[in-house]
Amino acid sequence: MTACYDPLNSIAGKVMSGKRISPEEGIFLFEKGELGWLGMLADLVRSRKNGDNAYFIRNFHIEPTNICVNHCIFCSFSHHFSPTRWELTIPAILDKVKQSPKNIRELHITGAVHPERDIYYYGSLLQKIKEIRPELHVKAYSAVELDYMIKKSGMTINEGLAYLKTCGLDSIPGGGAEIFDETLRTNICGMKSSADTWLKIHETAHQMGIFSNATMLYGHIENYAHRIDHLERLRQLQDRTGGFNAFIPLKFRNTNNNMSDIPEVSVVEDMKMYAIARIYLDNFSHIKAYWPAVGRALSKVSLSFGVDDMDGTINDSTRIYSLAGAEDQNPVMTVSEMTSLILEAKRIPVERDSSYNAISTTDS
Ligand code: V47
Repeated sequence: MTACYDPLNSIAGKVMSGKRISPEEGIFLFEKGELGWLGMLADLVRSRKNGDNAYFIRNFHIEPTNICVNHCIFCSFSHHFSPTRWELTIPAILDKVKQSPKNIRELHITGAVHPERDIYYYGSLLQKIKEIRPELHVKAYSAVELDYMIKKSGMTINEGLAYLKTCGLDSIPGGGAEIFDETLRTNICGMKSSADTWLKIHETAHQMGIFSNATMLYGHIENYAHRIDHLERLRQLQDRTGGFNAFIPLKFRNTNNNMSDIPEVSVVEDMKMYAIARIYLDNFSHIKAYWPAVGRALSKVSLSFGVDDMDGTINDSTRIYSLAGAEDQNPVMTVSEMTSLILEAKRIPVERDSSYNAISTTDS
């Protein structure tokens, strides 16, 4: 009797022996992979890379403004969908830094693309933050914000990033990637930097020793082939540079934006997304669940579907997702809440720094 060829078995064999799967196989997993089976495979990859560690960091966000030159129809944060236009002054931003607890390790700065602010404004902001808290790791400005401020200054990407690095830029967050497919990108965020520009900025940063994260906005008008195309472009860039720390799938939330007619995808779809990202991105060390976007319960479950990083304590400092309909309207988690959540998922909580070095946790 001859054995019947089963493509899912063949993909599982590849993953178990540490071989890379192809784009066609990635799409096939989305179409035919059963959730429990995908979770099992993703868990294998996760544990190979990170053991049973589940990481978190003490961090907070600063969102400098909601005034934006772009009109992304999925966004609930910008002034286009808000009753008010606001911008924090530099002293107000610096007060937030001064007031942040001393044991906070990372500051994430991202927001709208303000038409009047240039690279010198944001460079001097970094310098002032570092004068107050030299040890704070500053992960700042998505590639879309960087593209605008660098072009406005007439610098090349290289010159712009080099300047910001001297001002105190430590790493770059993964925002603005949305979906790389050019047709979809034009439809949902046509005014934003192109996919090629997003990738070029991250590649240049990596070459300069500035590491970064990558995101993908999923669960809107894209199909499985678009998701795999996005992951494939990231995987190729990571092969060239190794500069990405983590991949963060961002579930589209449909409140208060111009895509509110699109229903949000199911939890099954979310877990498939995490699992297939973990399987496909064989050269990424970490897959992050951003709990302010998807809620605590779902992020806890994601630890069994390939995720090894829970982002951070946040300290009630982001509104991007609460405005878009996320469960936590004031996202803040204490270290002890974070630790309990991770322990409930049968993982080992590990406090980390921005480079994923373990920190011994002494207080909650
Ligand atoms: O680029 C905006 C997304 C991103 C919605 O690097 C939305 O560690 C869902 O990139 N539904 C910004 N998503 C946030 C971001 C991020 C978050 C956490 C950690 C890191 C990191 C980066 O938020 C945007 C966009 O993709 N977004 N609106 C929405 N309605």
